[in-house]
Amino acid sequence: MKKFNFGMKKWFGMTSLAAVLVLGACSSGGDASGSDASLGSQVDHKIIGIDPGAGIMNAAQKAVTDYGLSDWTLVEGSGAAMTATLDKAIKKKDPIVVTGWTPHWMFSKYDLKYLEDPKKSFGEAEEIHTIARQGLEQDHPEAYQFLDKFEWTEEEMGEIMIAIQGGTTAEQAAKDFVKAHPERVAEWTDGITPVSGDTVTLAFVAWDSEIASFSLVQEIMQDKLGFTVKGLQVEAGPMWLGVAQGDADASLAAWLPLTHADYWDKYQDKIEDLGANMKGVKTGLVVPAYVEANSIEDLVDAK
Ligand code: PBE
Repeated sequence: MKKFNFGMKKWFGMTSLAAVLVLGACSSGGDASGSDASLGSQVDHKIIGIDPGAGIMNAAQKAVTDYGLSDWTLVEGSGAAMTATLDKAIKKKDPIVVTGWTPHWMFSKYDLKYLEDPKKSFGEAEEIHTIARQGLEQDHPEAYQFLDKFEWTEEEMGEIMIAIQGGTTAEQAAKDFVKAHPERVAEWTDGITPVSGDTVTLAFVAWDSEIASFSLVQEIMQDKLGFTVKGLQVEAGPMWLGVAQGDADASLAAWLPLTHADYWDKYQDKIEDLGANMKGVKTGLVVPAYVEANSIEDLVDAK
């Protein structure tokens, strides 16, 4: 059982609700499991998705159109429900197609592969950006300086995600990271004068990658820079809206240019883009390595 402790009641409620939704949507009815059946019929023409506000859901829906997968359904759920469904399938060596992204611990835990995406439905060269509300620089210059500077790597995020997946609390995983990488923390905080208890609110979505970034930044800002950091755990739309309206001071969870393009188009004039906090990230359709398909094109049933 994973333990998250952000001092927020929402977590368990949200996760179990999402799990119920995905279970409800996953009625059986696969019409074939023989090895001659198409991959589509073996998985009941279902792509296991995540929360409907996630940008990867738009991209996956676009892939359904781009590749002519009209008989396929994109199943809504949550990140946690998706990994639970994936785990079950892998234990039985069943085929499965999920929406996946990197960085994610699932690539270290399981032998997985991205389906090639020659039509680029999932875009290219994606980055995770830090976005801030207008006025943050004036109101909390030290927070702004740090958030503007903070940039890390997939491997570093992986350390925290894997620790959490292994049962460490997010808070403890962040503390362990800070202890293990003093020189990185010094780079990020150098020259920034600590404050005494100013409160900033960071909005994030409960995707495993964003739980990791929120937890680390919260720990550093509190422990090294003297802030009180509140977490506003919401869905993707409210996260962008929250920063645009100033309910949240910033977020480290903006996936650009493609994944959150709709939110960017809507809110770009009301937020400040502080640039990438991680480069070379990726989203796509993911299958266990034992599934024969190599490209999204292979999901089309042979006629
Ligand atoms: N994700 C993880 C998010 C961004 C971070 C790929 C699930 C999304 O699709 O919006």
